Amino acid sequence: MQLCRYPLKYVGNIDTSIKNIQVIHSNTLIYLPKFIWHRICFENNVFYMELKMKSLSTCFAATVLALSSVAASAVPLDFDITIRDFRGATSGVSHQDFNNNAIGGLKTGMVQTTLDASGKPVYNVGSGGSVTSAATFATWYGSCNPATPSLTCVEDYEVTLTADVDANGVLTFSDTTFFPLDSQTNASIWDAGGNGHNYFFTSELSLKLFYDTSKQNVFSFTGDDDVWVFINGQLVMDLGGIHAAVTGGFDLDDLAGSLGLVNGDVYDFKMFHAERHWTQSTIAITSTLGDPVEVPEPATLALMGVALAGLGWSRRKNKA
Ligand SMILES: [Ca+2]
Ligand SMILES: [Ca+2]
Repeated sequence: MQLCRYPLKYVGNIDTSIKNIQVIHSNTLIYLPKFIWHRICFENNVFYMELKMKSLSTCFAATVLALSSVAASAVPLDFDITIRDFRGATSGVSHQDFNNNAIGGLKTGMVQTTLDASGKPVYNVGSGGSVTSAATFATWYGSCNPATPSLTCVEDYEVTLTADVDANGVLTFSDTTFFPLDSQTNASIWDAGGNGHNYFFTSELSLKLFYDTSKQNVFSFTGDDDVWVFINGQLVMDLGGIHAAVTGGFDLDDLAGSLGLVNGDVYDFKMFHAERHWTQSTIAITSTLGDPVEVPEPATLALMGVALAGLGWSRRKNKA
């Protein structure tokens, strides 16, 4: 992960939701939606816009896009996801729930409708879905140990994925060959089975999002295998089981009442996924859910307040 800094001449008009900001670049006032900047910081009397990007080249492209046009087409948005690598049945040291050849298709009801106290899904005993037990399921999103490949994941990785966000705030991420471990491990020796990729892994994505009822709040997913989404710990999308790519989704506005969400809330979005069988691994997401929220440290907020006050003072002085 790289942090790219871009110096700003002016920062002002942070709106009440701390989502959008105005800056001046090349003597032009530009409105920057939150999804393109990570944070604004102030050092040595200069404001900087920070973008959190996978690579400096991505960062540079995003910065140019952000500062060159308000009506920019898609801009990249990076997000971090935890991938846990499991060994499949053919490895000889397999975890029972991965590549066990019990392809049952889409299976709803495999997980309980609420997350447990540690924020993980819980298996519904007896619900099927090619899961051995509640205990084996609990390891899907648990701690890894390379010494126990039949009982746990062998390694976990923080992987950065890059989605696109268009000028209307619609986020898309699509990968019909979703094998994020290939670049982390050697695909030829891990679970490839002649298919050329490191199969058998789980993904866990955790975000804090801003609920804005003035915008659409629709989430759609197409992929395989198991996928569950929880909002504030409540199950809102259920695509369990070993299956070919299927589509699910929800309109958060329809669920807000039952979830206790109101405009302006920051909510927990958690997505749990598992890749459990050859030969497909597909993820396609289209989302208009709210912008990711980074809650600033109190010290940062205080510094920003001082900086903005200083800026106001110097501008008044110039007028005098
Ligand atoms: Ca694997
Ligand atoms: Ca699969």
